[in-house]
Amino acid sequence: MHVKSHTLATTVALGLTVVFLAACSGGGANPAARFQAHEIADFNGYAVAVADFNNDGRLDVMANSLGMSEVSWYENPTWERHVIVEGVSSVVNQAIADINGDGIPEVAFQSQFAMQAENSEGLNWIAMSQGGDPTMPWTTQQIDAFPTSHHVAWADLDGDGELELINALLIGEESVRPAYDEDQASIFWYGQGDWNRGTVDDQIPGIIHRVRPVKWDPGSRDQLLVASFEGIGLYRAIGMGADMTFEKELISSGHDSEPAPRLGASDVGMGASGSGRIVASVEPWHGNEVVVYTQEGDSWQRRVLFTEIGSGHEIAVLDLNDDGYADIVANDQSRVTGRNPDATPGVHVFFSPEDPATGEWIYRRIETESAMNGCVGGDMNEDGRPDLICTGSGGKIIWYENLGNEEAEADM
Ligand SMILES: [Ca+2]
Ligand SMILES: [Ca+2]
Ligand SMILES: [Ca+2]
Ligand SMILES: [Ca+2]
Repeated sequence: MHVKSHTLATTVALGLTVVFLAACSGGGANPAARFQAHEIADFNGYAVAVADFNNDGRLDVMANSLGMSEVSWYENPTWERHVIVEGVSSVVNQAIADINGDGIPEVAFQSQFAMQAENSEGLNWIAMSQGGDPTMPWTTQQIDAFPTSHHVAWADLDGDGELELINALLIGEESVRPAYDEDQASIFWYGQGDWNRGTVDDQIPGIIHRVRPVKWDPGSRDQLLVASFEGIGLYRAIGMGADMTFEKELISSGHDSEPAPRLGASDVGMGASGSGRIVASVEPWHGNEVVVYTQEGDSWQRRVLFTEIGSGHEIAVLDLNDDGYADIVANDQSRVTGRNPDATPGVHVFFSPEDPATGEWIYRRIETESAMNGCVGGDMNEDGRPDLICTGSGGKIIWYENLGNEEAEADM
């Protein structure tokens, strides 16, 4: 009897061990990553980006502020600030790419922004370094002026190896506060050299908030994901150069249960997840929901992961804990004040389970003090782990160093 019992117990224990190994080696999701905050600068930022400005292999940081009359970048690792353009106002966004191949990136940026078309000249600029020294003032060329130019991105829409510039307006001329839904807004594109204005879409209702280049389809072309009152739109270019036309596929209408301006999506991102992909968003415009979309046949299933963002703005989608499942970062620009004592400023991070559609996401709030407007990923210390860089109205630019994953839970 004793021997038999012992054998049975051993068999059960071995069985559990086998199950445990199978779960871990079969592509299971990892625990949450840990982060350590490092302050880069005291800066009341709006949008942040990373790029290697001085071609030393380290990613540097650029942030803009609507309240500053300068465009500048911060050099990694000393975070010395270099002003490259002065005498501009209300800079709302920038996009960085080395378009002439000299190893120093060019910067497309947008100034003279306002929430009212009549007050917003909407100037679009290209800034280029001089003599390959990115610490000296840059030359600027104005390429367009269009009211409420608000978001800018580089993308190779026709797949010819040369990037086009994308400019998304915030609103159409007739749209006004508080609903901003009276008119339609446009997305433009410009080819390098003549910078002639082409149109991706001129019939997007209400507010366009973000346009994100993605590799959605195989091949050399980039596609665009657009977050607007309409929800999440996917744009594909057909044809080449000035002859390009665009097809739109609406992935989702997003948050569509309330009147404007609580409509659609504020930002959108895409990431690889196992053998498939996820689309993630913060909804509605400046909203409170973190949403993940997973494909089921021809349609995209909407799953609301979180509804407690005090004031959302942007989303970042990347694999932070090295398990092949894209994770989601949502900033929170709400600020604790006498009138808003329960605000939740900072950064909310959601780590994906093996099945993003049905599994349990791990939630961590990695910043609880400083209100943030947006975050981007980038390996700032070249240790192979993607870090996060965020800025916002909390008055800081912060690098959140990825320290690796938390220990697996004891019962794993
Ligand atoms: Ca650098
Ligand atoms: Ca191109
Ligand atoms: Ca992950
Ligand atoms: Ca790192």
